[in-house]
Amino acid sequence: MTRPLHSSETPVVGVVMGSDSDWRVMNAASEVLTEFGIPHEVEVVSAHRTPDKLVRYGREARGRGLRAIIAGAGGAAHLPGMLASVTALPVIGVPVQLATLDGMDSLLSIVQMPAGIPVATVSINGAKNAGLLAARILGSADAALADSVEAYARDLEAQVEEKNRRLKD
Ligand code: RP5
Repeated sequence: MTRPLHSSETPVVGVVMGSDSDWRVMNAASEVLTEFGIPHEVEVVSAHRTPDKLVRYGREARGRGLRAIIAGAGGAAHLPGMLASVTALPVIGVPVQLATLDGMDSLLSIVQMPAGIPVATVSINGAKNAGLLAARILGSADAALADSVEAYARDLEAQVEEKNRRLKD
């Protein structure tokens, strides 16, 4: 069952993951989207265990009003790439680190897409940046959101300078 996180508004970002065990990582994407006030939904969609659902989710995503998909998976992480093959929406892939291989298997499974079907891959466990990238994508057509993204960057800058000042005290 798809879970809208801002009940009154239609989700514009889908946060999907291959297993509920990925939530410990993917939660960070959802938190960022919430911080920016971006209505989103969370769903477990497995490329291998629920392939029909994957195709349905990808094919229906645009029609349901989604404008970007963040997809996280670990190991043989085919979810982001397969979603990108059945939707024209931008797909942001999050390689989830599992206990073996340090997440390199997840990273390489997601990043090495064939020409023609792009996935914007963030770092291993980089769900926070995936949320921020989705905010930037949506911000390209939403000035208020783009202003919020700029304010976020300015805040980061201020934090670094504050730490720098404290270092010198
Ligand atoms: C992948 O297999 C999932 O994305 C998850 O990272 C991994 C392990 O899944 P579980 O066995 O914990 O359900 O498809």
